[in-house]
Amino acid sequence: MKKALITGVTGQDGGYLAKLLLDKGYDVTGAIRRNSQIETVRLQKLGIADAVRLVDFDLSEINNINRLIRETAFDEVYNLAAQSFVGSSWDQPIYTGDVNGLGVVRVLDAIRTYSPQTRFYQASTSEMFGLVRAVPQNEETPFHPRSPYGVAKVYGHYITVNYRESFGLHASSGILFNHESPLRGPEFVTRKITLGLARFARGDRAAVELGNLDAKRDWGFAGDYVEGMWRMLQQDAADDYVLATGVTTPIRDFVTYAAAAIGLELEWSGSAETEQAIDRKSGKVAIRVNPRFYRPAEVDLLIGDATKARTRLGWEPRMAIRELAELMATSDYDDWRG
Ligand code: NAP
Ligand code: F7E
Repeated sequence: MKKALITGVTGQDGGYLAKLLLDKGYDVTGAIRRNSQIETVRLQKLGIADAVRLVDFDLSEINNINRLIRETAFDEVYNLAAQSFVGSSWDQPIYTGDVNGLGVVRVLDAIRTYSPQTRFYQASTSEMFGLVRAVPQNEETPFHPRSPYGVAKVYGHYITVNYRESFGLHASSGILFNHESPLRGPEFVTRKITLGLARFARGDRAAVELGNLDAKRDWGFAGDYVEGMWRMLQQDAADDYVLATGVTTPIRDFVTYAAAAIGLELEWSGSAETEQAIDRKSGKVAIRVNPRFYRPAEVDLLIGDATKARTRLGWEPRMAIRELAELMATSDYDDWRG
């Protein structure tokens, strides 16, 4: 039985990955940071809360990382833990740099020292492309991060490459484009939209306030992407791979798809800060722009080229954007409790 460690197991990807590995017969350890209350809501929703061995862990604390890696000879370590919300990274740039950047080398160096045969996956991101230098973006596209989050992740990516090249570790970096699900955190735009529209459609009728509606993202389903992470660690040689759908969609269109899935027909008007969408049936404003949600620097367009993952890993994203928006919107509509 293979032993795997997942950092960030309480997060969206951590939950889906834990489920995938358990289904494959792995012994799964999930690293969670101490909170006043143990939060395993996602693991419970996936029906695996009792199947994962939970251990206390924080990426900013070297001692617990060393102890954990030394005590258990993990076959695979998936480093998914991070301060993952781009918007907060301008408010917490030092913390974000410490956890998302230096946290990666803490784990890598523990592996190098105590368990060099362990295979390592780093959760890198399309945010590293930022102000994109080429369209679409692949493993060769230069980085130009636009947020403290993206900057820290560039460090995490290159230190993974460096430990592979310096010490021969089986360390891979997955450059993943946005991936979403009904388990997505409520602060990210897709889930904010589906939660807000569900509340609106259920009769609350309060407008959902959003920032930049023109930004475009390459959105896939998180369940598909964790399969790609696992495939990377099954290769003979470690490498870096982009995972993406190759389709980009403006935020505005995601809103329209999600609204339609729960019976709302929206009429858009205005532009920039005065843009809004009115629900045709009730005549109420369902979406409005609030500049409070604009970012100090924006990533306007992301579209990935996952040819390498397709050809070498046999990986394919299975869910298209409309289906994803429908899945998330109907899930929030059905779960609505008022
Ligand atoms: P998420 O839902 O926000 O989960 C983040 C996880 O990290 C949570 O379990 C969180 O614990 C944990 N964490 C945060 N700070 C920590 C610390 N100091 N020590 C230990 N654990 C800590 O994020 P996700 O969407 O699943 O993303 C997983 C990873 O992929 C992240 O590294 C993210 O940056 C990266 N990524 C995500 C996407 C995407 O579209 N989802 C795309 C590219 C890359 P708590 O539950 O206690 O908060
Ligand atoms: O923003 C715009 C916002 O916060 C997407 C993380 O998983 O994916 C995620 O980062 C876009 C941005 O995700 C609102 O300005 C408009 O252009 O959902 P998001 P993100 O920043 O792309 C990458 C790949 C990661 O690695 C990250 O960990 O939507 N936007 N209005 C808004 N965004 C938010 N959050 N809220 C709004 O009201």
